[in-house]
Amino acid sequence: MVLWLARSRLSHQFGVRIGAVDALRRSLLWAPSPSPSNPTPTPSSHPRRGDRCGGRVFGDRRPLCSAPSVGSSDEGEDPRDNRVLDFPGGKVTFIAEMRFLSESPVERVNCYRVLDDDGQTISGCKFQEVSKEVALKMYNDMVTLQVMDTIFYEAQRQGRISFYLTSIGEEAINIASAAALSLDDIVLPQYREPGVLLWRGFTLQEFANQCFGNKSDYGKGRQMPIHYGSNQLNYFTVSSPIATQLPHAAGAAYSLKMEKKNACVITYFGDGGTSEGDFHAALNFAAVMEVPVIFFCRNNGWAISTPTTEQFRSDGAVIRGQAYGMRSIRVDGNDALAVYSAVHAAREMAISECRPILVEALTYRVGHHSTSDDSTKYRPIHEIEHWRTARDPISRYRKWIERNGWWCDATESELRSQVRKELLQAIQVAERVEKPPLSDLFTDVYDRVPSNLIEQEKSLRETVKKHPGDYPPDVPV
Ligand SMILES: Cc1ncc(C[n+]2csc(CCOP(=O)(O)OP(=O)(O)O)c2C)c(N)n1
Ligand SMILES: [Mg+2]
Repeated sequence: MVLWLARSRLSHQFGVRIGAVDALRRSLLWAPSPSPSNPTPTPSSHPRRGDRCGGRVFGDRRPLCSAPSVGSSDEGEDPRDNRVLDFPGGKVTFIAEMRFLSESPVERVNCYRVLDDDGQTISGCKFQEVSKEVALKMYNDMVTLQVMDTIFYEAQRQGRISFYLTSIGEEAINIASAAALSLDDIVLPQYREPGVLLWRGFTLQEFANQCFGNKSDYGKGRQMPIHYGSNQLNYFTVSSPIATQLPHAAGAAYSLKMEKKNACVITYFGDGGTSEGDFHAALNFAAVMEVPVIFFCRNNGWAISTPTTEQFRSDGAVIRGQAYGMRSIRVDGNDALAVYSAVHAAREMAISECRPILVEALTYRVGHHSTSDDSTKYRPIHEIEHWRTARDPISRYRKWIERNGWWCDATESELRSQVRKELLQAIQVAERVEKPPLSDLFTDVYDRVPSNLIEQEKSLRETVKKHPGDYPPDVPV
């Protein structure tokens, strides 16, 4: 009796919903049926099922209540077959068993790697070949990034710059992913990816100018250190609010698709970023709109003091790509060849098939979150040491190039001392360059400066005049 009641109530609700859907359909808003006054619609400029973008077929957009013959008749099935629901996205099989999806798969998603801990290529493993020239530039840039981090970190400790944030432990992610891209690809970074800029040719002097906020900084000293950006190198300026770059990346990729460009967008973010609403909005938008974007998640175990065990219950980020209908891969983020190969393949697919791809790189943030943090307060030192030594991506990769006969101790020390020298020189120059004038604080946002900003500038100038000692003497007023 109870069952019968439940069933009749359900079918009543279902009937009401189907009725509403049908009414919608009939109101010609949705899947109009041909009639003399409403002839079959002619092909329009809108993407339709079967249309292609870079070789990819647009999704099935049949209405929810398609006539029983649609779809099923294609394969000669009985349209009255009530074991299968022909539903947008494909056929769904009915079962009599009440079965909940498990909260986690039996096995965690595997992790692709090419080099073992000893820098040997794993036998039978498939990877993208790199020329000696590219392989050496990758090593060169990983070392440069490491030296740059060490020296800027010290400069902050000496009080010469206000803030810094290192990429230590994530050098392979930075450099190898950049190496797999083309300069036309657009980068939307989080903040722990300066190596991508370095790879593209941003000079040590340009890094120093930004950190010192001098007149040559492209942001005119209006941002904290490490907020790099370069129009010329297709690298959007770092924006600190977590994950805001992700919807922008989906939008930028949509523009590439509309302009039929032979390029993709790559956007980087951390494990912490996956808890932001923007992450979910961006992935869903990119999947539905079928745009060429690579979502690169640096899963480094920590979001400041929040460990990933408190960040998500899912199997990391990779599984979320699949949840949004996106091809995804998990890769060893401390293996430069694996990162290079995965991003190379992701780029090919993103562009030729016009689709988003998610890459989750497993790694570890070896440094403190930033110069405002002391990570020994919330994580064990032996954990940090383990990743800094046994899992260091640079020494693993170095073993591989040494084995190829491309590297030796002498070239190593020459490189390190050369980079150190260049950096110290760049810092000295950056320190001496004049700061941007105070007037620059009020420009570049509006075409014509609005009255409230004009008032604020006047008030600031009066305050500086009254209290000159409280303002930096090296900022031209
Ligand atoms: C919207 C927002 N919330 C909080 C912060 C403060 N915050 C800065 S970095 C960070 C952690 C981000 O962690 P993750 O995304 O894993 O990147 P990681 O620093 O590990 O590279 C937080 C919470 C912020 N910048 N923006
Ligand atoms: Mg993190």
